[in-house]
Formats: sequence, structure tokens, C-alpha cells
Amino acid sequence: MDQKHKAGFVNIIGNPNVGKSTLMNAFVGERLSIITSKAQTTRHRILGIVNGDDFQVVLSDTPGIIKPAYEMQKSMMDFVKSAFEDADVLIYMVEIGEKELKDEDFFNKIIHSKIPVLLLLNKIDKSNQEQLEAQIDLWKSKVPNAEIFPISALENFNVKEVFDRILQLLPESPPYYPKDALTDKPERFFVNETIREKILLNYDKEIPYAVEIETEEFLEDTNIIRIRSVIMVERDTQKGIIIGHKGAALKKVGIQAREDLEKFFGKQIHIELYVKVNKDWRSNAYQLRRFGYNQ
Ligand code: GDP
Ligand code: K
Ligand code: MG
Repeated sequence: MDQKHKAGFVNIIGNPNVGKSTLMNAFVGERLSIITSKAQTTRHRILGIVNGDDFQVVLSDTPGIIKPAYEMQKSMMDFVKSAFEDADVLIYMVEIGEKELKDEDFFNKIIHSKIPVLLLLNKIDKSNQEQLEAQIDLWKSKVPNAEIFPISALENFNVKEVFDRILQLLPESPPYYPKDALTDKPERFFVNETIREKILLNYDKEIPYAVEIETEEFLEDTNIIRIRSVIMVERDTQKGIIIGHKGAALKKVGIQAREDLEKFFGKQIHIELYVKVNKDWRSNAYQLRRFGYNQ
């Protein structure tokens, strides 16, 4: 192994919807993490890996920080807590106009962090110079231990500068994952997340939060991948809404998911979706383990 190889872990934390997943995808160059304008889009910790000849940056996207209201959210916050324990660099993302982190404990951990903190002030495409300067001053005083970078994750502005700074901060180390790896998550995970994204986009109100996806079959052939996934809901009424009149709503989700998955895997996709009622999957600890929240 080259002596000068650098490798390490970068954890991205911040309030919901500030743009954490958008940034991670900008770094990795793939839509690993699903992105929507709704809070709680990201439920798991997702690793994204950026490889170069002499570096490997392992980024971890976390769910936005929220106050846990039920079992699933508690476990989501455990993912966030672990972000403080195994990082070489901490990215704390805030967006223009935001004033504080929703959780005081987390905020205290950030300002007392022994790990270098890069504070990314995101969405500057939505601000003017005066507002930006005021925000930089505000965050300098709130988090004196951080280096501040104004960025636009969406428009890829200043993202490369942040990445270069990360490379400087990483320790010399051999890679942690194979150098052709993009993520630590199995293929089925991306299928589940893609379907969940389409559900978030197509249904209103409480439906997306009552849903969990399980991919039962993922059969890869030379030219085609055959997928069968279950959409788990909590009540019969939700099942009806997901399916829609003559199955039209579910069909739309299937078509949209297939289009994205064909791009992601670079193969033809055959996808079969069906809906099952599984009462209270959200608060049942056994079920949560099964879906991978407590691992
Ligand atoms: P997360 O919840 O922190 O992971 O946020 P997401 O990455 O899911 O983004 C939430 C919303 O903010 C989405 O609608 C993004 O398109 C939008 N967004 C992210 N970054 C930017 C940015 O730099 N500028 C603008 N205007 N919108 C952004
Ligand atoms: K979001
Ligand atoms: Mg996210």
C-alpha cells in the first residue's frame, strides 16, 4: 500500500431538510441518498464512498436531528449519536436563515468536539451578500471551533473546496473498503429507498410515514433484474390509498421506481409491487430490527 494513502470517515449532521443528502450525493456523484423536500426522508445512516488513487473518503449521511416521538425515531437518533463516535471530520450543515439546532445536546457536542468541524452554510443560492455576511458572523460566534464554508449543494458551488479541505484533514491510512465500492448498503436497500422516495412524492399527508418497504426478491441476470417488493402499511385504508383507483396510483410508483432503478443499475428492470397490512410496524421493536433500524 502506498505510504501516502489517506482514508477516513466524514459524518454529516444537521437539522432535517438543510441539504445533507444533496451534499453527499454531490460528493459521491450518484443518487445514493434519496432527496425530497419532506423531513425524515433519510431514515438510516447511509455511507457514500469517494475513491481516488491516493484517498478514500467514507461519508455518512444521517437522518436530520429530531426529537424522538416514537420507537423508529429513537433508533434514528441512535444513528446520529454514533456519528460523533467514529468520525475523522464532522460536517455540521445549516441552511441560510436557520438559527439553531433543534437538539441542545447535539449542539453542545458540536461546539465541544475534539474532531475538526466544518460548518457548511448551505443554500446560499437563495441569499444575497448582506444576508450571507450576517449569517457567517452569526455562526462564527455560535460555533467558534468550526471552519465555515458557504456552499450550494444543489448548484455544486464551493463543494469541491470543502472536499479538498476534507482530504487535508484525513489521516494517512489504507482504505477501509474495496476501492471500487460506492456504498456499504446492499442492492436491495437502494430498491427499497427508491420505492420509498416515489411514495413520498406521490402521496400526501401521513401515508409516506406509515410505509415500510421490503424487497423479497432481487434476481440479477445478464440483461435484466427481476425485483419483487412489498409495501408495508399500518391500516387497510392506507392500503387502498396506495393502490388507488383500479391500481393506477401503485402503477405510477412502479413505473417511476423502474425508471430510476434502470439508471442506477444500468440494466433493464422488471418490478412487481404489492401492498400488505402490517399493524404497528413502526412501534414494534422486533419489526424495527428486521428492517435494520437497530443494527
Ligand atoms: P436533508 O434532509 O438534510 O438530507 O435534505 P435534502 O438533501 O433531502 O434536501 C432537502 C431539500 O433542500 C430538497 O428539496 C433539496 O433539493 C433542497 N436543497 C438542498 N441543497 C440545496 C441548495 O444548495 N440550494 C437550494 N435552493 N435547495 C437545496
Ligand atoms: K429531506
Ligand atoms: Mg436526508
